[in-house]
Amino acid sequence: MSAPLPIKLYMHSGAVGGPNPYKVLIVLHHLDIPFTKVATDDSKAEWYVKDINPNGRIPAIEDPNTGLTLWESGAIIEYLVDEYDKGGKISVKNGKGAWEAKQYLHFQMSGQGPYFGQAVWFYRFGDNMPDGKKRYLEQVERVMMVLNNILEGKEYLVDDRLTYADLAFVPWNMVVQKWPLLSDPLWKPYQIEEKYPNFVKWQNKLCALDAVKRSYEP
Ligand SMILES: N[C@@H](CCC(=O)N[C@@H](CS)C(=O)NCC(=O)O)C(=O)O
Repeated sequence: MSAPLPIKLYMHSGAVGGPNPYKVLIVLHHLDIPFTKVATDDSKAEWYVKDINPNGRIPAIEDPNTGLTLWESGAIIEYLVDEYDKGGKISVKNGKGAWEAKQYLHFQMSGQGPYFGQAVWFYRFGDNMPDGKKRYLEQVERVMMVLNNILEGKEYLVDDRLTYADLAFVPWNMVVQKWPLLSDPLWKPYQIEEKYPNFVKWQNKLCALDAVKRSYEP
């Protein structure tokens, strides 16, 4: 079988940018899928909205091997593992684990990404909206608590091995780890590292993966 043609990944070109494209980048690296980045610093550009993503956001992919154009990072991850992870390196093909991996990906897409995103927005722009700022910081902590509880006594979310479900959480976790968010006075009583050791250990272990490191190389 000939090697697949490189997938086009539409994402920002700078070293620093929003976390959602990194979710896809990590999976591409981990599965050794050939790809090229298409610098998309203006996701509202007419060509992009018209031909690639009518929602005007990144990431999106175009796969010349199948002719598919796809946006929404969760859908892209599902597609990539379905098409390029036939051996199940980071996916579960059957049974309970297959559904659990989907469950966690949905949780990431609806429960982690949007809350963490709002927390960052209120942190940056919400000084005159303390209730909003507090609300989303609390939600970030709540999600960390849920993950910490799920990870009690286990190393990974599904079937005690690394899956795409774990990888999907990494970039947004990195945002809150790296940003000064965690040193905000609002966080002090929360003591994330002390209260949620399973979560912190899991995230640190995922950050040490080669695919994650390569995804964040400048
Ligand atoms: N649910 C979408 C969210 C995509 C998203 O919000 N991407 C950000 C970058 S992380 C973006 O394009 N921001 C530009 C904007 O909001 O205009 C996904 O997971 O792909």
